[in-house]
Amino acid sequence: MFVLDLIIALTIVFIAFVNIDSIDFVKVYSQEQELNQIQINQTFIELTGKLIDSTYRWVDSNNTINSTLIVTSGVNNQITVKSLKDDSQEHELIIEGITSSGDKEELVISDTVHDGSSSIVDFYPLDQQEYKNYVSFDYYCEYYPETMKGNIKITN
Ligand SMILES: [Cu+2]
Repeated sequence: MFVLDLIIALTIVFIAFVNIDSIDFVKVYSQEQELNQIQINQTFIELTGKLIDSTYRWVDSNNTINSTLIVTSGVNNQITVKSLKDDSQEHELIIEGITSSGDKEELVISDTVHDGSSSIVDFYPLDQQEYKNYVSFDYYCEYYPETMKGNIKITN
């Protein structure tokens, strides 16, 4: 009988340890899932104000000048607006929607950046329906609107 008791006790201890390990594993796994979920539901865009051939332009992380921003509908699109160190000029990103009658409405406005500072803004088009009043979107710099500007394409 003693041997049987010992076997049962060892089995209980073994199961208890295995269960604790499983619980920890599940916790770690679900945290990773949450992180993946956050990354899936967010896109990241970076725009830096740069002086190119004596003209200020927006330059993205691929070094494309005034690129067309591809913005995903239904997720948060995080846009980091950056300035270069020693650039004393100010930059500020504005995203606007343009209606069929040509009216423009400012939808997103960043903080003013200069001398290496940056500002993060979120652009979160819930769906195309929310933007049905606009026929197109674009972005520009408050201080250099003629040379720092580009279009925005919203995709599903
Ligand atoms: Cu600017």
